Amino acid sequence: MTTFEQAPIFQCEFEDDRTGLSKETIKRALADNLFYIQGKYPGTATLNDYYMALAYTVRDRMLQRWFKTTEAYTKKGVKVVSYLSAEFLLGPHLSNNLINLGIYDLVRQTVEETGLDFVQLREIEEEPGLGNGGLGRLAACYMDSLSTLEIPAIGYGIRYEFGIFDQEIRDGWQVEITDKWLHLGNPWEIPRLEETIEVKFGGRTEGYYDEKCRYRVRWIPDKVVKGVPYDTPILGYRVNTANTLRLWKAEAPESFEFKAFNDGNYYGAVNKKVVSENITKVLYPNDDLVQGKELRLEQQYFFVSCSLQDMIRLHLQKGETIETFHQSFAVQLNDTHPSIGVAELMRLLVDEYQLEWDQAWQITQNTFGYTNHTLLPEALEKWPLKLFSNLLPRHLQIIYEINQRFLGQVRAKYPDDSDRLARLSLIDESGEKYVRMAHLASVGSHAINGVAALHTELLKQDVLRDFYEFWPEKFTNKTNGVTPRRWIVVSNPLLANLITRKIGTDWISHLEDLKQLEAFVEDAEFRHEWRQTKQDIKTYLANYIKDNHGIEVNPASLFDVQVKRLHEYKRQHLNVLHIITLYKRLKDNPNLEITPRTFIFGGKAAPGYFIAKLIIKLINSVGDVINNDPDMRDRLKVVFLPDYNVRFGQRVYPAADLSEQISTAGKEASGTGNMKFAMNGALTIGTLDGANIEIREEVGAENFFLFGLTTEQVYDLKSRGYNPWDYYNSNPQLKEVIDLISSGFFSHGDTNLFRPLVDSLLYHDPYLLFADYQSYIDCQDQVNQAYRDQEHWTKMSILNAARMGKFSSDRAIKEYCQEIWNAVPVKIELAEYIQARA
Ligand code: CRA
Ligand code: PLP
Repeated sequence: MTTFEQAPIFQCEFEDDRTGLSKETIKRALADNLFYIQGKYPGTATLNDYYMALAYTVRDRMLQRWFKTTEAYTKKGVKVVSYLSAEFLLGPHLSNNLINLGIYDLVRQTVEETGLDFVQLREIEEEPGLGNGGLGRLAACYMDSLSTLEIPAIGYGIRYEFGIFDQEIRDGWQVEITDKWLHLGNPWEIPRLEETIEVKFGGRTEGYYDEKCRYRVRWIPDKVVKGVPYDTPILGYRVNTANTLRLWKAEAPESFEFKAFNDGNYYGAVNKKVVSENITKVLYPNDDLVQGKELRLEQQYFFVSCSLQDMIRLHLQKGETIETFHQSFAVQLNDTHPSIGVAELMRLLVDEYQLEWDQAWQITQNTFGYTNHTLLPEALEKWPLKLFSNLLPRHLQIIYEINQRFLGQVRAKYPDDSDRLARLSLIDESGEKYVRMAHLASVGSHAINGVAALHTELLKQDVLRDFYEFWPEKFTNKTNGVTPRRWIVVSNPLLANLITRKIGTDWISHLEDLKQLEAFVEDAEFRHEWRQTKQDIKTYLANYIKDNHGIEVNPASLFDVQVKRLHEYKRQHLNVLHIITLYKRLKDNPNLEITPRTFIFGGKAAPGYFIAKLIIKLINSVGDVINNDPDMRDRLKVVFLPDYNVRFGQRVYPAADLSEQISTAGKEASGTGNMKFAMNGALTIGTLDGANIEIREEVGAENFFLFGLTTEQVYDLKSRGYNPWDYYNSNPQLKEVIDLISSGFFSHGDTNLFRPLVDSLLYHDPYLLFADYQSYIDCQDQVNQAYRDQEHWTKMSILNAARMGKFSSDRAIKEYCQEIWNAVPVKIELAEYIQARA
């Protein structure tokens, strides 16, 4: 008799409906999943049922890889990277998984042979919007690269029930709609109910003596919440590695408080459950801004505690002892959101595993690395002491102890420097007292990095200067990168095919190979194909805009695109000032020869960020006037496309001619959108900010439109006392544009509507739009000139794409592995019959 374990499926010895790759097997699998998983037959199945059946069919084909990967990591000596992030902005799974499995065309054809519309199914997938923007999307790109490079890794985060809100535009204003991404089910995740973990909150601590008469502390919480892990496989490109993304959902330990229930208080009984489950209900929709809400700290502690307890469990299951934890896991803190992990690991090691402080501290510092993603003061997390101690009383004690020891070291190096002590302290005591999370992360990590060369330099000079002076060896730069799988192969198949026809497919996992395209820059035939490809993609987007938003745009015009979160520092309103300048020129001189342009905007504003919402209204109002003015004759169009998300990005990056990266120098830590545009052959107009600087270095100054003040000039101007009125009064063009907005010209005569925005510019202009205005306009004039020479423009476009090798997330991850994590690839072996087909 065969035992259960010997069943063929576990031996992986035969091709079945769940692994097979013949068209017949795939068709059978689709029908099977529709019937047995969705419980539908074709007579009753909805489009979503078919999508689910297809998704299960694809997921099934990933499971052997996932299982083998997970199994391989249980071996002693394998070091696993643990990426702790409050956000993972994954985007749709289906196409990406098909590409990484290498079966996109096969499955597409097979689906179509069954009479279903593949594209329709692909497009109805709900994307998991579990992030705000750059930081969350970076985490998703890094997960892709970790798997592609065969690095053992787990991503840990939060399974928000409601992700980033969906955006609608009504009467030009942003309206937020709840993102119910789970409402029809999520076929890509598997809940692991038996691996649930308990997390404590609140209460008090008490001291006691252990059996060796050592003083110890125990935490008596007043609330316990269960963390249930939901796992999603993240498959690498054409490799067998499928790492896990483990997202935690909060649940109450018991559904009912039985006493209250028995007393007849039914609603009171379920209340506790509801309150606990609130922790993972909703993503805070702020990018580059903190909201010091208690629930946010609960979210952070909840997912970090679940994750660290999970890692310790996995480590001990290998047969290791707690003392070697840092050899099993390299934990990266994606900004300060998970930085409470430093105190939590100390608590686990000292209180629960009874290690001595010094040993626990060594393990902790060896375990963590900290990535800073922002210099903006409003984004630096700090928690009021009171709130912190109510929620995490034991952690506050531990933080005090860390601080005392750390400040002791500082005092030894810098005696009599009390200012320095106050600046470095983990506790801000300048007014109301706060815990400074960036300080906790910096002290508790062995490595600290910024996300672009300039950003890392500014960290060293400014925000973390005292830490840099104290521990210069901890600091390195890791310029961001993006995955070419999703951002070229999935999103831009036309360009991917053209490149592959010229240089083969190696570039997909070795992006530096795109350099070979430089050899074809002088080839007129290739340039023609390149131009035609861009044209086809633009036409595709133009049709999409017409069909979905009813606006006609001219695909032969220059597509000038700014898509990113709405923020004053990103200066979407500077772009608007340029648009109004062009509009004025055409009104004053209707026969002026200009390069026709379509301005495309997209991006969400944080719901409480009034000025950002007003900028959206301004873009739409200016668009209304321009798009309906017959004098414009298709020469200018302005469209604000609602609901910028990953799917939207995939559609729009490939279609851009010009990428707007126009933040005030020193404000954008890196940017990653800038990389996606350039990879897809757009030219950049940008300031010397974030990764723009490195992009310009790579593509060549002659292939980049540079304008604006440098960071140094910005600091200098501000320190001399910046006065926006000087620019307004001395630049008639700028004055005209501002006056036109103030006059109510774009607001049906309402002179109040845009006043807060105009006043903010005239009286403060914190992001120096006026100072950069003329330089921006002049640079845009150069863009117009350059676009008229299509042959030359095409050469620049090819060179931009060809020189983007550095900005692959594979490069970034290799640097993290070598310089921070000390992690190496582990090859995953599959059963022979699967391997042979792969
Ligand atoms: N808002 C930066 O502002 C950067 C990403 C990823 C940001 C971007 O310039 O590209 O991170 N910062 O590194 C951030 O989220 C908390 O700080 C971002 O996405
Ligand atoms: N949001 C989405 C959906 C993205 O794809 C990106 C690109 O990386 C971003 C936000 C960040 O854009 P940026 O770097 O331009 O701020």
